[in-house]
Amino acid sequence: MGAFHRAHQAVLTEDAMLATGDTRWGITGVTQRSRTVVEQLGPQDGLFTLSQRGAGSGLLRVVSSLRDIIPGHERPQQVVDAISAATTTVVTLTVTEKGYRIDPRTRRLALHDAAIQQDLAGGPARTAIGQIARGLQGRLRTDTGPINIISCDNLPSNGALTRTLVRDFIAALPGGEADALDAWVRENVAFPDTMVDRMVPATTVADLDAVEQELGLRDEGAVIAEPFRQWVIEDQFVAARPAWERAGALLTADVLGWETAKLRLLNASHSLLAYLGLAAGLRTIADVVADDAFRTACSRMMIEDVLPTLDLPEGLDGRQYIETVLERFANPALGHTTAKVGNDGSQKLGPRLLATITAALAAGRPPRWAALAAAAWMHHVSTADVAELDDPLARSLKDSLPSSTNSASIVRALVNHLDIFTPELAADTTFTGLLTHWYSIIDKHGPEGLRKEITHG
Ligand code: CS2
Repeated sequence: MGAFHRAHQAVLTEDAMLATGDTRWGITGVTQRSRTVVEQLGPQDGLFTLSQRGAGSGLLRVVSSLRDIIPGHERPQQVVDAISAATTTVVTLTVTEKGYRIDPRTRRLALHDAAIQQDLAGGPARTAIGQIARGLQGRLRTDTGPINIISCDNLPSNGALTRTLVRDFIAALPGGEADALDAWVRENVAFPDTMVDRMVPATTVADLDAVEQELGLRDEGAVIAEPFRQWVIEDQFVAARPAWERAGALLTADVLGWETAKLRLLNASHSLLAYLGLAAGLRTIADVVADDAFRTACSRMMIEDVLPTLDLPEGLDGRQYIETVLERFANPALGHTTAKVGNDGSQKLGPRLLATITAALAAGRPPRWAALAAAAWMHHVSTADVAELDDPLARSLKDSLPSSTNSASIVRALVNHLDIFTPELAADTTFTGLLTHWYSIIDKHGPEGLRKEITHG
Protein backbone atom coordinates (compact mmCIF):
# COMPACT_ATOMS: atom_id res chain seq x y z
CA MET A 1 0.00 0.00 0.00
CA GLY A 2 2.84 2.36 -0.87
CA ALA A 3 2.52 5.73 -2.56
CA PHE A 4 2.65 4.19 -6.04
CA HIS A 5 -0.33 1.90 -5.45
CA ARG A 6 -2.29 4.79 -3.97
CA ALA A 7 -1.54 7.09 -6.91
CA HIS A 8 -2.12 4.44 -9.57
CA GLN A 9 -4.26 1.33 -9.04
CA ALA A 10 -6.34 2.87 -6.22
CA VAL A 11 -7.18 5.86 -8.44
CA LEU A 12 -7.96 3.79 -11.53
CA THR A 13 -10.12 1.47 -9.45
CA GLU A 14 -12.11 4.41 -8.13
CA ASP A 15 -12.38 5.86 -11.64
CA ALA A 16 -13.67 2.52 -12.92
CA MET A 17 -16.38 2.59 -10.26
CA LEU A 18 -17.27 6.18 -11.09
CA ALA A 19 -17.48 5.38 -14.80
CA THR A 20 -19.65 2.29 -14.42
CA GLY A 21 -21.64 3.03 -11.28
CA ASP A 22 -20.58 -0.39 -10.01
CA THR A 23 -19.42 0.60 -6.55
CA ARG A 24 -19.07 -2.87 -5.11
CA TRP A 25 -15.28 -2.78 -5.29
CA GLY A 26 -12.97 -1.88 -2.44
CA ILE A 27 -9.28 -2.36 -1.68
CA THR A 28 -7.73 -4.10 1.29
CA GLY A 29 -4.23 -2.64 1.44
CA VAL A 30 -1.30 -4.55 2.87
CA THR A 31 1.93 -3.15 4.24
CA GLN A 32 5.00 -5.35 4.14
CA ARG A 33 7.46 -3.90 6.61
CA SER A 34 6.30 -0.98 8.68
CA ARG A 35 3.22 0.41 10.43
CA THR A 36 3.66 3.90 8.98
CA VAL A 37 0.97 3.65 6.34
CA VAL A 38 -1.44 1.99 8.79
CA GLU A 39 -0.88 4.83 11.24
CA GLN A 40 -1.30 7.43 8.52
CA LEU A 41 -4.39 6.05 6.84
CA GLY A 42 -6.16 4.13 9.63
CA PRO A 43 -7.37 7.20 11.56
CA GLN A 44 -8.64 8.80 8.33
CA ASP A 45 -10.71 5.76 7.29
CA GLY A 46 -8.36 5.00 4.41
CA LEU A 47 -9.13 8.26 2.64
CA PHE A 48 -6.14 10.03 1.14
CA THR A 49 -5.45 13.00 -1.10
CA LEU A 50 -3.87 12.78 -4.52
CA SER A 51 -2.00 15.96 -5.40
CA GLN A 52 -1.00 16.12 -9.04
CA ARG A 53 1.94 18.34 -9.92
CA GLY A 54 2.84 19.87 -13.25
CA ALA A 55 1.00 20.98 -16.37
CA GLY A 56 -2.59 19.73 -16.38
CA SER A 57 -2.55 18.98 -12.66
CA GLY A 58 -6.06 20.15 -11.72
CA LEU A 59 -7.59 20.11 -8.27
CA LEU A 60 -6.71 17.98 -5.29
CA ARG A 61 -8.64 14.78 -5.17
CA VAL A 62 -9.64 12.63 -2.20
CA VAL A 63 -9.57 8.94 -3.13
CA SER A 64 -11.93 6.55 -1.38
CA SER A 65 -11.30 3.09 -2.84
CA LEU A 66 -9.21 1.89 0.09
CA ARG A 67 -11.37 0.16 2.70
CA ASP A 68 -9.01 -1.64 5.04
CA ILE A 69 -5.28 -1.91 5.75
CA ILE A 70 -3.48 -4.90 7.20
CA PRO A 71 -0.06 -4.44 8.81
CA GLY A 72 1.42 -7.49 7.07
CA HIS A 73 4.44 -8.00 9.33
CA GLU A 74 2.26 -8.05 12.45
CA ARG A 75 -0.67 -10.03 11.09
CA PRO A 76 0.68 -12.12 8.22
CA GLN A 77 -2.06 -14.72 8.51
CA GLN A 78 -4.67 -12.02 7.95
CA VAL A 79 -3.01 -11.23 4.61
CA VAL A 80 -3.18 -14.88 3.59
CA ASP A 81 -6.82 -15.07 4.71
CA ALA A 82 -7.68 -11.95 2.70
CA ILE A 83 -6.18 -13.56 -0.43
CA SER A 84 -8.26 -16.70 0.25
CA ALA A 85 -11.52 -14.84 0.84
CA ALA A 86 -14.38 -15.45 -1.60
CA THR A 87 -14.87 -11.67 -1.85
CA THR A 88 -11.32 -11.20 -3.19
CA THR A 89 -10.95 -11.72 -6.92
CA VAL A 90 -7.95 -9.50 -7.64
CA VAL A 91 -4.57 -9.12 -5.95
CA THR A 92 -2.23 -6.41 -7.25
CA LEU A 93 1.42 -6.40 -6.25
CA THR A 94 3.59 -3.32 -5.84
CA VAL A 95 6.47 -4.73 -3.84
CA THR A 96 9.41 -3.38 -5.93
CA GLU A 97 11.99 -5.53 -7.69
CA LYS A 98 13.52 -6.89 -4.51
CA GLY A 99 10.15 -7.95 -3.08
CA TYR A 100 9.95 -10.92 -5.46
CA ARG A 101 12.96 -12.80 -4.02
CA ILE A 102 14.30 -13.80 -7.42
CA ASP A 103 17.54 -15.71 -7.72
CA PRO A 104 19.29 -13.34 -10.15
CA ARG A 105 21.30 -16.10 -11.79
CA THR A 106 18.42 -18.46 -12.57
CA ARG A 107 15.49 -15.98 -12.66
CA ARG A 108 13.62 -18.49 -10.49
CA LEU A 109 12.47 -18.21 -6.87
CA ALA A 110 15.42 -17.87 -4.47
CA LEU A 111 14.70 -21.07 -2.55
CA HIS A 112 17.81 -20.52 -0.43
CA ASP A 113 16.44 -17.18 0.81
CA ALA A 114 15.88 -17.40 4.58
CA ALA A 115 12.42 -15.79 4.49
CA ILE A 116 11.27 -18.07 1.65
CA GLN A 117 12.53 -21.09 3.58
CA GLN A 118 10.57 -19.98 6.64
CA ASP A 119 7.43 -19.55 4.57
CA LEU A 120 7.89 -23.02 3.08
CA ALA A 121 8.34 -24.53 6.52
CA GLY A 122 4.80 -23.49 7.54
CA GLY A 123 3.58 -20.85 9.99
CA PRO A 124 2.18 -17.56 8.70
CA ALA A 125 3.86 -16.61 5.42
CA ARG A 126 5.68 -13.27 5.33
CA THR A 127 7.06 -12.91 1.81
CA ALA A 128 4.78 -11.69 -0.97
CA ILE A 129 5.21 -14.89 -2.99
CA GLY A 130 4.71 -17.07 0.12
CA GLN A 131 1.56 -15.17 1.07
CA ILE A 132 0.12 -15.52 -2.42
CA ALA A 133 0.90 -19.24 -2.59
CA ARG A 134 -0.58 -19.84 0.87
CA GLY A 135 -3.60 -17.69 -0.04
CA LEU A 136 -4.14 -19.80 -3.16
CA GLN A 137 -3.84 -22.94 -1.06
CA GLY A 138 -6.62 -21.53 1.13
CA ARG A 139 -8.78 -20.86 -1.94
CA LEU A 140 -8.39 -24.44 -3.09
CA ARG A 141 -9.15 -25.78 0.39
CA THR A 142 -12.23 -23.61 0.96
CA ASP A 143 -13.36 -23.58 -2.67
CA THR A 144 -13.49 -19.80 -3.01
CA GLY A 145 -12.88 -19.89 -6.75
CA PRO A 146 -10.57 -18.33 -9.36
CA ILE A 147 -8.53 -15.17 -8.86
CA ASN A 148 -6.39 -12.66 -10.83
CA ILE A 149 -2.89 -11.92 -9.51
CA ILE A 150 -1.56 -8.75 -11.11
CA SER A 151 2.07 -7.71 -10.73
CA CYS A 152 2.50 -3.94 -11.06
CA ASP A 153 6.27 -3.78 -10.72
CA ASN A 154 8.87 -2.77 -13.30
CA LEU A 155 10.07 -6.23 -14.24
CA PRO A 156 10.08 -7.78 -17.71
CA SER A 157 7.08 -10.10 -18.24
CA ASN A 158 6.03 -9.40 -14.66
CA GLY A 159 2.94 -11.64 -14.84
CA ALA A 160 4.70 -14.68 -16.26
CA LEU A 161 7.52 -14.11 -13.79
CA THR A 162 5.11 -13.99 -10.83
CA ARG A 163 3.46 -17.18 -12.05
CA THR A 164 6.86 -18.92 -12.22
CA LEU A 165 7.82 -17.76 -8.73
CA VAL A 166 4.50 -18.84 -7.20
CA ARG A 167 4.75 -22.23 -8.91
CA ASP A 168 8.36 -22.61 -7.74
CA PHE A 169 7.15 -22.01 -4.19
CA ILE A 170 4.37 -24.56 -4.59
CA ALA A 171 6.74 -27.14 -6.11
CA ALA A 172 8.97 -26.81 -3.05
CA LEU A 173 6.14 -27.50 -0.58
CA PRO A 174 6.59 -30.68 1.40
CA GLY A 175 4.74 -33.93 0.91
CA GLY A 176 1.70 -34.30 -1.26
CA GLU A 177 0.66 -30.63 -1.11
CA ALA A 178 2.39 -29.53 -4.29
CA ASP A 179 0.78 -31.41 -7.17
CA ALA A 180 -2.89 -30.77 -6.48
CA LEU A 181 -2.26 -27.11 -5.74
CA ASP A 182 -0.18 -26.62 -8.87
CA ALA A 183 -2.89 -28.21 -11.00
CA TRP A 184 -5.50 -25.96 -9.38
CA VAL A 185 -3.39 -22.85 -9.95
CA ARG A 186 -2.97 -23.67 -13.63
CA GLU A 187 -6.74 -23.75 -14.05
CA ASN A 188 -7.89 -21.06 -11.66
CA VAL A 189 -5.33 -18.27 -11.45
CA ALA A 190 -4.54 -15.63 -14.07
CA PHE A 191 -1.25 -13.76 -13.93
CA PRO A 192 -1.63 -11.05 -16.60
CA ASP A 193 1.47 -9.10 -17.65
CA THR A 194 1.17 -5.37 -17.07
CA MET A 195 2.93 -2.14 -17.81
CA VAL A 196 2.33 0.51 -15.16
CA ASP A 197 3.49 4.08 -15.48
CA ARG A 198 3.23 7.11 -13.22
CA MET A 199 6.05 8.98 -11.50
CA VAL A 200 5.36 9.13 -7.79
CA PRO A 201 8.05 10.69 -5.60
CA ALA A 202 8.21 10.09 -1.85
CA THR A 203 5.87 12.50 -0.05
CA THR A 204 7.77 15.05 2.05
CA VAL A 205 6.63 17.07 5.06
CA ALA A 206 6.64 20.14 2.80
CA ASP A 207 4.23 18.29 0.49
CA LEU A 208 1.92 17.51 3.42
CA ASP A 209 2.03 21.18 4.46
CA ALA A 210 1.18 22.30 0.91
CA VAL A 211 -1.76 19.86 0.74
CA GLU A 212 -2.95 21.09 4.14
CA GLN A 213 -2.93 24.69 2.90
CA GLU A 214 -5.08 23.82 -0.06
CA LEU A 215 -7.34 21.18 1.49
CA GLY A 216 -7.83 22.82 4.87
CA LEU A 217 -7.15 19.48 6.58
CA ARG A 218 -4.02 17.67 7.61
CA ASP A 219 -3.76 14.50 5.52
CA GLU A 220 -0.91 12.28 6.71
CA GLY A 221 -1.42 9.89 3.81
CA ALA A 222 -1.38 12.34 0.89
CA VAL A 223 0.49 11.29 -2.24
CA ILE A 224 2.13 13.42 -4.93
CA ALA A 225 2.18 12.35 -8.58
CA GLU A 226 2.63 13.68 -12.07
CA PRO A 227 -0.64 14.09 -14.05
CA PHE A 228 0.39 11.37 -16.54
CA ARG A 229 -0.74 7.83 -15.83
CA GLN A 230 -0.82 4.69 -17.91
CA TRP A 231 -1.77 1.07 -17.36
CA VAL A 232 -1.54 -1.58 -20.06
CA ILE A 233 -2.85 -4.96 -18.92
CA GLU A 234 -2.80 -8.30 -20.68
CA ASP A 235 -6.41 -9.15 -21.37
CA GLN A 236 -6.33 -12.46 -19.63
CA PHE A 237 -8.50 -12.73 -16.51
CA VAL A 238 -10.24 -15.65 -14.85
CA ALA A 239 -12.22 -13.77 -12.20
CA ALA A 240 -14.19 -10.56 -11.78
CA ARG A 241 -12.26 -7.27 -11.83
CA PRO A 242 -13.04 -3.55 -11.88
CA ALA A 243 -13.66 -2.15 -15.38
CA TRP A 244 -10.25 -0.47 -15.53
CA GLU A 245 -10.61 0.03 -19.29
CA ARG A 246 -13.33 2.55 -18.44
CA ALA A 247 -10.70 4.43 -16.43
CA GLY A 248 -8.28 4.66 -19.34
CA ALA A 249 -6.38 1.39 -18.95
CA LEU A 250 -5.51 -0.39 -22.18
CA LEU A 251 -6.42 -4.08 -22.22
CA THR A 252 -4.53 -5.88 -24.95
CA ALA A 253 -3.08 -9.21 -25.98
CA ASP A 254 0.38 -7.65 -26.50
CA VAL A 255 1.75 -6.12 -23.33
CA LEU A 256 5.31 -7.20 -23.93
CA GLY A 257 6.01 -4.48 -26.48
CA TRP A 258 4.72 -1.76 -24.13
CA GLU A 259 6.48 -3.16 -21.13
CA THR A 260 9.83 -3.52 -22.89
CA ALA A 261 9.62 -0.01 -24.35
CA LYS A 262 8.80 1.49 -20.96
CA LEU A 263 11.51 -0.38 -19.05
CA ARG A 264 14.26 0.19 -21.60
CA LEU A 265 13.37 3.78 -22.51
CA LEU A 266 11.79 5.39 -19.45
CA ASN A 267 13.14 3.40 -16.52
CA ALA A 268 16.63 2.96 -17.97
CA SER A 269 16.85 6.71 -18.65
CA HIS A 270 15.58 7.44 -15.19
CA SER A 271 18.40 5.35 -13.76
CA LEU A 272 20.98 6.98 -16.05
CA LEU A 273 19.84 10.46 -14.95
CA ALA A 274 19.79 9.42 -11.29
CA TYR A 275 23.41 8.22 -11.33
CA LEU A 276 24.61 11.19 -13.42
CA GLY A 277 22.86 13.44 -10.92
CA LEU A 278 24.37 11.65 -7.94
CA ALA A 279 27.83 12.02 -9.53
CA ALA A 280 27.24 15.74 -10.12
CA GLY A 281 25.55 16.53 -6.79
CA LEU A 282 22.12 17.24 -8.32
CA ARG A 283 19.09 16.60 -6.12
CA THR A 284 16.22 15.95 -8.48
CA ILE A 285 15.67 14.28 -11.85
CA ALA A 286 14.34 17.61 -13.16
CA ASP A 287 17.67 19.26 -12.21
CA VAL A 288 19.60 16.59 -14.13
CA VAL A 289 17.50 16.74 -17.28
CA ALA A 290 17.77 20.55 -17.23
CA ASP A 291 21.53 20.10 -17.69
CA ASP A 292 22.19 20.14 -21.46
CA ALA A 293 24.94 17.52 -21.48
CA PHE A 294 23.06 15.10 -19.25
CA ARG A 295 19.88 15.54 -21.25
CA THR A 296 21.92 14.80 -24.39
CA ALA A 297 23.29 11.58 -22.86
CA CYS A 298 19.77 10.51 -21.91
CA SER A 299 18.26 11.27 -25.27
CA ARG A 300 21.16 9.65 -27.16
CA MET A 301 20.87 6.51 -25.04
CA MET A 302 17.20 6.18 -25.96
CA ILE A 303 17.72 6.93 -29.65
CA GLU A 304 21.04 5.22 -30.37
CA ASP A 305 21.20 2.35 -27.90
CA VAL A 306 17.61 1.43 -27.06
CA LEU A 307 15.36 2.23 -29.99
CA PRO A 308 17.07 -0.19 -32.44
CA THR A 309 16.49 -3.06 -29.96
CA LEU A 310 12.72 -2.51 -29.66
CA ASP A 311 9.85 -4.14 -31.42
CA LEU A 312 7.28 -1.41 -30.84
CA PRO A 313 3.62 -2.34 -30.47
CA GLU A 314 1.04 -0.80 -32.71
CA GLY A 315 0.05 2.61 -31.45
CA LEU A 316 3.44 3.42 -29.96
CA ASP A 317 5.60 5.94 -31.80
CA GLY A 318 9.17 5.62 -30.48
CA ARG A 319 10.36 9.19 -31.16
CA GLN A 320 7.22 10.71 -29.72
CA TYR A 321 7.44 8.45 -26.66
CA ILE A 322 11.02 9.66 -26.08
CA GLU A 323 9.96 13.31 -26.30
CA THR A 324 7.15 12.73 -23.81
CA VAL A 325 9.46 10.92 -21.42
CA LEU A 326 11.97 13.81 -21.49
CA GLU A 327 9.17 16.30 -20.90
CA ARG A 328 7.88 14.29 -17.96
CA PHE A 329 11.37 14.07 -16.42
CA ALA A 330 11.61 17.86 -16.71
CA ASN A 331 8.49 18.43 -14.57
CA PRO A 332 9.93 20.95 -12.09
CA ALA A 333 7.08 20.59 -9.59
CA LEU A 334 7.48 16.87 -8.97
CA GLY A 335 10.63 16.83 -6.84
CA HIS A 336 11.54 13.26 -7.75
CA THR A 337 14.95 12.78 -6.15
CA THR A 338 18.03 11.21 -7.72
CA ALA A 339 18.56 9.35 -4.43
CA LYS A 340 15.14 7.68 -4.66
CA VAL A 341 15.37 6.70 -8.32
CA GLY A 342 19.00 5.64 -7.75
CA ASN A 343 18.15 3.26 -4.90
CA ASP A 344 18.23 -0.55 -5.34
CA GLY A 345 20.53 -0.29 -8.39
CA SER A 346 21.52 -3.94 -8.09
CA GLN A 347 17.88 -4.86 -8.72
CA LYS A 348 17.13 -2.25 -11.38
CA LEU A 349 20.15 -2.45 -13.69
CA GLY A 350 19.29 -5.92 -14.98
CA PRO A 351 15.67 -5.32 -16.03
CA ARG A 352 16.37 -1.82 -17.35
CA LEU A 353 19.75 -1.90 -19.08
CA LEU A 354 21.24 -5.30 -19.67
CA ALA A 355 18.97 -6.45 -22.49
CA THR A 356 19.80 -3.24 -24.38
CA ILE A 357 23.53 -3.68 -23.80
CA THR A 358 23.48 -7.35 -24.81
CA ALA A 359 21.43 -6.71 -27.96
CA ALA A 360 23.57 -3.74 -29.04
CA LEU A 361 26.79 -5.71 -28.57
CA ALA A 362 25.37 -8.65 -30.51
CA ALA A 363 24.51 -6.27 -33.37
CA GLY A 364 28.03 -4.82 -33.34
CA ARG A 365 26.93 -1.43 -31.95
CA PRO A 366 28.88 -0.30 -28.88
CA PRO A 367 26.24 0.63 -26.27
CA ARG A 368 28.01 3.81 -25.36
CA TRP A 369 25.29 5.52 -23.35
CA ALA A 370 23.86 2.49 -21.64
CA ALA A 371 27.42 1.72 -20.51
CA LEU A 372 27.60 5.26 -19.11
CA ALA A 373 24.56 4.47 -16.96
CA ALA A 374 26.22 1.32 -15.59
CA ALA A 375 29.54 3.13 -15.06
CA ALA A 376 27.84 6.00 -13.21
CA TRP A 377 26.10 3.42 -11.02
CA MET A 378 29.50 1.82 -10.33
CA HIS A 379 30.85 5.21 -9.34
CA HIS A 380 27.93 5.65 -6.94
CA VAL A 381 28.55 2.20 -5.45
CA SER A 382 32.24 2.85 -4.94
CA THR A 383 31.91 6.38 -3.54
CA ALA A 384 28.74 6.24 -1.39
CA ASP A 385 29.27 4.88 2.09
CA VAL A 386 27.46 1.70 2.94
CA ALA A 387 24.71 3.43 4.92
CA GLU A 388 24.08 5.82 2.06
CA LEU A 389 23.91 3.00 -0.49
CA ASP A 390 20.23 2.16 -0.36
CA ASP A 391 20.41 -1.31 -1.89
CA PRO A 392 19.69 -4.83 -0.62
CA LEU A 393 23.15 -5.87 -1.88
CA ALA A 394 24.93 -2.84 -0.37
CA ARG A 395 27.16 -4.91 1.88
CA SER A 396 28.09 -7.44 -0.78
CA LEU A 397 28.78 -4.69 -3.36
CA LYS A 398 31.02 -2.83 -0.96
CA ASP A 399 32.82 -6.04 -0.02
CA SER A 400 33.54 -6.82 -3.66
CA LEU A 401 35.42 -3.53 -4.21
CA PRO A 402 39.21 -3.75 -4.49
CA SER A 403 41.45 -1.79 -2.15
CA SER A 404 42.95 0.07 -5.11
CA THR A 405 41.21 3.14 -6.53
CA ASN A 406 42.19 2.24 -10.07
CA SER A 407 39.18 2.60 -12.40
CA ALA A 408 39.80 -0.62 -14.33
CA SER A 409 40.06 -2.66 -11.11
CA ILE A 410 36.84 -1.22 -9.70
CA VAL A 411 34.99 -1.86 -12.96
CA ARG A 412 36.37 -5.40 -13.15
CA ALA A 413 35.30 -6.15 -9.58
CA LEU A 414 31.74 -4.86 -10.06
CA VAL A 415 31.13 -6.27 -13.54
CA ASN A 416 32.08 -9.66 -12.14
CA HIS A 417 29.35 -9.40 -9.53
CA LEU A 418 27.23 -12.10 -11.13
CA ASP A 419 24.11 -11.30 -9.14
CA ILE A 420 23.97 -8.24 -11.40
CA PHE A 421 25.87 -8.83 -14.65
CA THR A 422 26.07 -11.99 -16.75
CA PRO A 423 29.36 -13.86 -17.30
CA GLU A 424 29.09 -12.98 -21.02
CA LEU A 425 28.93 -9.27 -20.30
CA ALA A 426 31.72 -9.50 -17.74
CA ALA A 427 33.90 -11.09 -20.43
CA ASP A 428 32.98 -8.66 -23.21
CA THR A 429 35.93 -6.32 -23.74
CA THR A 430 33.92 -3.75 -25.73
CA PHE A 431 31.57 -3.41 -22.78
CA THR A 432 34.22 -3.40 -20.07
CA GLY A 433 36.27 -0.94 -22.16
CA LEU A 434 33.31 1.47 -22.28
CA LEU A 435 32.70 1.05 -18.56
CA THR A 436 36.32 1.80 -17.70
CA HIS A 437 36.39 4.78 -20.05
CA TRP A 438 33.34 6.40 -18.48
CA TYR A 439 34.25 5.41 -14.95
CA SER A 440 37.68 7.03 -15.17
CA ILE A 441 36.24 10.22 -16.65
CA ILE A 442 33.78 10.58 -13.79
CA ASP A 443 36.43 9.66 -11.27
CA LYS A 444 39.31 11.76 -12.58
CA HIS A 445 37.62 14.70 -14.27
CA GLY A 446 34.43 15.10 -12.24
CA PRO A 447 31.10 16.43 -13.53
CA GLU A 448 32.71 19.08 -15.76
CA GLY A 449 34.94 16.55 -17.52
CA LEU A 450 31.96 14.25 -17.90
CA ARG A 451 29.87 17.02 -19.49
CA LYS A 452 32.70 17.74 -21.94
CA GLU A 453 33.13 14.08 -22.86
CA ILE A 454 29.38 13.66 -23.43
CA THR A 455 29.21 16.75 -25.60
CA HIS A 456 32.44 16.49 -27.58
CA GLY A 457 33.77 12.97 -27.00
C1 CS2 B 1 11.66 4.96 -11.13
C2 CS2 B 1 10.25 4.41 -11.28
O1 CS2 B 1 12.21 4.85 -8.85
C3 CS2 B 1 12.41 4.36 -9.97
O2 CS2 B 1 13.20 3.45 -10.14
O3 CS2 B 1 12.36 4.75 -12.32
O4 CS2 B 1 9.62 4.30 -10.06
C4 CS2 B 1 9.42 5.30 -12.23
O5 CS2 B 1 9.19 6.56 -11.68
C5 CS2 B 1 8.11 4.65 -12.57
O6 CS2 B 1 8.34 3.37 -13.07
C6 CS2 B 1 7.36 5.50 -13.58
O7 CS2 B 1 6.29 4.81 -14.02
